[in-house]
Amino acid sequence: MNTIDLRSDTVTLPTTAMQQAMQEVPLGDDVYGEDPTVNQLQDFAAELTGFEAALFVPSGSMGNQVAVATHVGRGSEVILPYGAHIYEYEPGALAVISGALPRLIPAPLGIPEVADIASQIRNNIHQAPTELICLENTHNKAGGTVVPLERTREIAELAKANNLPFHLDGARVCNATAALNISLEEISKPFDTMSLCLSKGLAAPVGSVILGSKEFITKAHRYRKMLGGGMRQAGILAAAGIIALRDMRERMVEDHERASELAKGLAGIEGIFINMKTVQTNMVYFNIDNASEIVDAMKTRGILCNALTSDSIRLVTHYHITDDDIEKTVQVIEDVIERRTVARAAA
Ligand code: TLP
Repeated sequence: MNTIDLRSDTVTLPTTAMQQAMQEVPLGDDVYGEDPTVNQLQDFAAELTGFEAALFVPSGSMGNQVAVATHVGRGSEVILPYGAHIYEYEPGALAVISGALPRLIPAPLGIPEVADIASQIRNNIHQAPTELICLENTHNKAGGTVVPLERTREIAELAKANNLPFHLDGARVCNATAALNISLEEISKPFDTMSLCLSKGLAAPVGSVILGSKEFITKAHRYRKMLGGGMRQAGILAAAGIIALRDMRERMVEDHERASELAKGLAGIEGIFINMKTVQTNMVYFNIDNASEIVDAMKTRGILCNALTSDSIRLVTHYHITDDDIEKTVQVIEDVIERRTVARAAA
């Protein structure tokens, strides 16, 4: 049985071109800044996004947390959209590494209101001072939703007016650029810093980059080393990252189309609720009662996915998912729900 793995776009395997490049690239000790392939990846990422400099790190979480630690001091507050990965899924790192507090802002579809952020900026002797504003694009927990460029620019203006840095968790920023049909440079412009994952929809096996000014990236080096992210001959990984950034961005619209087809198929099934407004990129979140029962039943039929809560399931399309996989997934989910309904009626 061929497994259809819809748990995340992190499950992708490196392409043949990546595996070949990994065997051939020149290597050196990156902690000394001497790995030519890491340097090439960093230069390429900086050039594509319009930032001055980049830093290769092992994961998206480290990218975010090194960036936050570089920006803020202990006892500060970090403004984040509700559901932000930096707070929800990076096991307390904000508190442990930076000693910072999260200030969560309502963000329907991942999009916070500027006024809501403005009202939460603190700068007085009695409270933890705000030292950073973050955004996530695409916003994972809201459904892989896209934050419009205009809103991003407005938040950037607010940040600037308050002398605050503005960071993007851009783990899936390439999905956002594909959905908005804009360049990486355009989407990056409003931000002071950004993290970008190479190992999600772009299919590299490992790694992320942090982007920012030369001064910021020099400072960030120290936190990467502190957290154990100095990787020596890391060019073997960066080689795949270069191909990810160069060749894998354009095809992301295919993942988005397949997610849209999947959502349309599921929306017609009784017992499932999908807010179609959330289906904008490569994720499909839907509600169903006793979600883990459905996930277990799907697993026995060769389809893997994650229950995020007791009544919600996330499906993520990626490089290895085909049109046939989408069709089969809809059929299996329909069948699994139908069987459950029959079994419940008989009980
Ligand atoms: N997200 C993973 C899980 O941790 C939930 C996934 O399967 O979606 N920012 C965002 C927006 C992310 O979605 C993720 C990973 C990260 C950062 C962290 O990246 P890694 O896993 O490389 O540390």
